[in-house]
Amino acid sequence: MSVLALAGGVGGAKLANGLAAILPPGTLTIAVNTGDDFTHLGLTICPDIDSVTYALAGLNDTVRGWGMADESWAFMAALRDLGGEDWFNLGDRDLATHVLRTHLLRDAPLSAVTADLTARLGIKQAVVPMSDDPVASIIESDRGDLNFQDYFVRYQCAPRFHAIRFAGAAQARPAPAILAALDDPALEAIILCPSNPILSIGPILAVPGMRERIAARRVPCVALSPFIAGQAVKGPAAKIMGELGLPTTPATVATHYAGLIDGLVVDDADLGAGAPVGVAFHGTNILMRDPADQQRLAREVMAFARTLAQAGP
Ligand code: FO1
Repeated sequence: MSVLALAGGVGGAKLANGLAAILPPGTLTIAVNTGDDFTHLGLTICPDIDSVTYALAGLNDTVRGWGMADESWAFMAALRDLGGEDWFNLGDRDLATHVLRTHLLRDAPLSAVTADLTARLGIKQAVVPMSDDPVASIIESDRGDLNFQDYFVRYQCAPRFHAIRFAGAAQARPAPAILAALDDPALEAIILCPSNPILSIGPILAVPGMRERIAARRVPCVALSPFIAGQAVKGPAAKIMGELGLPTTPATVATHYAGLIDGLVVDDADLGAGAPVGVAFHGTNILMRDPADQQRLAREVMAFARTLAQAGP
């Protein structure tokens, strides 16, 4: 059997790592958000692909949440001394990924380069960019239209969020490996990881055909809420929901994914905020502090999906 997971950055990478640990090698495809990607100092930076890749390779910095563990910062110090742009931090080890990826992209599309880089790190799962075509998340805010990393890192998510749009999405096609995963007769479940539904899963679903292909599936589609006790575990999800006038409840997440999901996994702490309407739900502890938590949650998510499959359409 095989599984397709949709993932953004940190939260998505954690569940993807749990799924990778409990599913047989070669059976998990992870479709990753590339709306955050940008060219910086001439380098192609793909933050969410790297968060998933580093987590699966056991190279991720679990405290900072992004980049590599045991990092050093000599490049940034030298860049600063030269008066270069220093608002986006590239660690010395992480830099090797961006340099090699940029070099390889001269001759191959992003999905092939990502398959190459993940294989070099010994990863047995398919880490696949949502598309080989460029799609850029643009945040419409009270400070005007902002490129994603300007909003997220340069301005630390301080601007008031009005809306998000995806430049280039209309011309983009899902990466071939994602279409193959959706068409796989052995596909057992589709999992929307606990990434930000608007910033991280939103761009993946904006690739033409992606939402329709997932909605037309014959297997359960299960999402995980990114909230615990009404707060985002990490990142600006709760702030953005507040700015949109939406409560940070399971019902909001279920409504956001309406028509797409059969089930929602929520934290026990949020069950008091009301059950999501129109979807089956499963309450548990969704905090993932370490690999043991990631694997426990991944097992529960798969068991929930199998229950939904048995229940039928
Ligand atoms: N996030 C930050 O908050 N500050 C940074 O300087 C930063 C640098 C960075 C470099 C490489 C990389 O792969 C990710 C990096 N991130 C940084 C994280 C990234 O901006 C976000 O986590 C994602 O785009 C949102 O999922």
